[in-house]
Amino acid sequence: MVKKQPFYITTPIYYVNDAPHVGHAYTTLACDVLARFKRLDGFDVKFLTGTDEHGQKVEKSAEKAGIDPQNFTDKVSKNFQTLTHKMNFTNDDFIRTTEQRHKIACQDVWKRLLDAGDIYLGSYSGWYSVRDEAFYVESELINNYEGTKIAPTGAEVEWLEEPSYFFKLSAWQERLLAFYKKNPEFILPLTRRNEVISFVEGGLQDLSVSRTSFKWGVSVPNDDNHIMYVWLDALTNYITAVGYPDTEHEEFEKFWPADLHMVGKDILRFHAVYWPAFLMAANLEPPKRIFAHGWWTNEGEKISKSLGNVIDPLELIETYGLDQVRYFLLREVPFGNDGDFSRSAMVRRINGELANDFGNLAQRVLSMINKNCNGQVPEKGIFTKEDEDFLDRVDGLLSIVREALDIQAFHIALESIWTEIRNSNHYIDHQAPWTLKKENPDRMNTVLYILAEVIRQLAMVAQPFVPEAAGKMLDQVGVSELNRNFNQYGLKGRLNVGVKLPKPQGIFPRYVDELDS
Ligand code: ME8
Repeated sequence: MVKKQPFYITTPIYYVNDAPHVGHAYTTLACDVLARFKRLDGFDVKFLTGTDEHGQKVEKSAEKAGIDPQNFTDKVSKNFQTLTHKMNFTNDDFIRTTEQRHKIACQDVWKRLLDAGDIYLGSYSGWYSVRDEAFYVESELINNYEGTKIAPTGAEVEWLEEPSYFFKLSAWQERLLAFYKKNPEFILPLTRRNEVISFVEGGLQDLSVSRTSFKWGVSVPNDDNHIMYVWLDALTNYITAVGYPDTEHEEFEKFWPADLHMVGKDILRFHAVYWPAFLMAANLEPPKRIFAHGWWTNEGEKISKSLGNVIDPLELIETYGLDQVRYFLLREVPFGNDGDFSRSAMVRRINGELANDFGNLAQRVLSMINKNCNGQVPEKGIFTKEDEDFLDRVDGLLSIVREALDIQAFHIALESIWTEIRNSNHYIDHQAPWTLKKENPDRMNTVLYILAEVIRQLAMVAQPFVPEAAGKMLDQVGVSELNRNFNQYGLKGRLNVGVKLPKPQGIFPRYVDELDS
């Protein structure tokens, strides 16, 4: 048997300071679609997500809730785990940074950095933002409307003065630049890559990697007064989950370096600058790619708790349906760009693209087969040039989708699928099988056969995006669960004539606002 190629994909681990919102669901959804696609495409996939549970921000949230940090994190982490189930995410592991396996990994990374001479003891005096869990130099700060200094992200900053260990980040500038040059697709999209390169070219300062003024974190080996900086702790999760510090662990050997860390643009610097520097200093390989996607706003406004406009993904699923939400989030905005969430846009896409374009196509074809072809995949006659061209185009879809997903262009993948769906609707209108019924039933059978086959192919490539609906569609064209991988796809896998089909059922209902009905 041929050994499957590994594919390791990760989401950020989310802070457990608050309930998950649509932004968190978005990043994990993108990873889920890729993980599903790669599995169908014959890869051995590891898909990791989890929660980031240490640091001052989480400690303060626990304090505010009046619960000790461990119980607090247990509780909030559960909400993220619930979300993964409700969104039908197929992560293979869910890591929590308070787990023992992770503490051991962090301390081992620390020892490697220390042994390499990249960590030294000093003291930090400067600005810190608890919300961002980030250090800022004076020149990065801006004044808010009250004249108070704030971080460029808008977060409050405070002045810190405390003993601290430092990582010699300044010594890594040239090596990082050489690494970016050698790996032109390490950071995507390319505009983000350029931003990172200019930042690094501007010079790097040594990075404070321990804190002494609070306790909620992983202790620094041999110096209990210090806990590790939450970002050094958090980034390490990506190797903990594949068995580190055991670098001979089967999973570490198979999956490290990771193929893709998916992140939002807010945390690109941590992933594209600090993380490869830590890894190279620890004599470990950096990941192959960091993709930084854009930021969602809500009906034009920044999403924030204080504005009270946080979008709860569970409410969205309740209201619009799971596959509908999954589809909308990846369809609405070119992946990588910022996007605006709007309910009217959601309804437009649900009704126009899912219900009308895709749902009706399946419904029309399958009910005709049910009524006129004995409920079986119909006999096919000779194909015309138009039939051949139509099938050829659809046969080419998988490779277009594959290429798009290889550069995380979800919107291009979906656009290509929907182009073929629209094209199929033109084909059915043009062929008018309802007219052929009387005039030329053999030709009607051929046309319906071709359409059923095209529906099979469309549902196959749509599986990663709308798994439940695509699964139902495949049931309705009689494709067994064993035949849903892509190696079964294409010419070899044409539908078998005569297969009995179940009674068709609507797959993508229209959304009707209760207020309108
Ligand atoms: O940063 N639009 O966790 P976090 C799009 N623990 N994506 C959004 C979003 C929005 N409005 N809001 C959040 C952390 N996200 C660290 C990560 S990784 C080693 C440690 C998504 O809970 C996006 O992926 O603040 C962003 O990068 C992430 O949530 C931040 O999650």
